[in-house]
Amino acid sequence: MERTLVFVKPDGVKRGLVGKILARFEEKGIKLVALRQLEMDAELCDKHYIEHVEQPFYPNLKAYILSGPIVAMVLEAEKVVSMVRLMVGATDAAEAAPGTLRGDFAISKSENIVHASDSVASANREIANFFE
Ligand code: 3AN
Repeated sequence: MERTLVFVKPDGVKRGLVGKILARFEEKGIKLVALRQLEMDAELCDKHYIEHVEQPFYPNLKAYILSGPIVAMVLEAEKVVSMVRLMVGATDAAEAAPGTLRGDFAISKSENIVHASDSVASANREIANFFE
């Protein structure tokens, strides 16, 4: 059985979308195995976004991710990594298909309400970052 790491980003938490986002995964039949609210610190943010720390957009991304609490969860199902990426939609929410979380709840490329692991290897690394 595969696992993936999803978190609702600060804009999603501030807008009160945690329940709706969680419901999408539950309604799909995906198992919720862990859930916690936390505020990321600079160290965890750099660790999580290790692939992006040198990118020009990273300072803005970091400020946004540190701007308030997030809600992190571990989801479990067969092929859950690719399934959840499909449900989340394209990185640029303006181009994300309707019916996806970003397509329905966001309009921005940077503030796109949810993170979801992009591979099984990333999922394992990211789950270890957020859940012991
Ligand atoms: P995804 O979240 O769809 O996996 P990544 O991992 O490429 O996308 O990017 C991580 C986060 O960095 C995105 N969710 C978004 O908030 C931000 N980001 C990525 N690319 C850009 C960009 N070109 N401009 C602004 N923000 C970006």
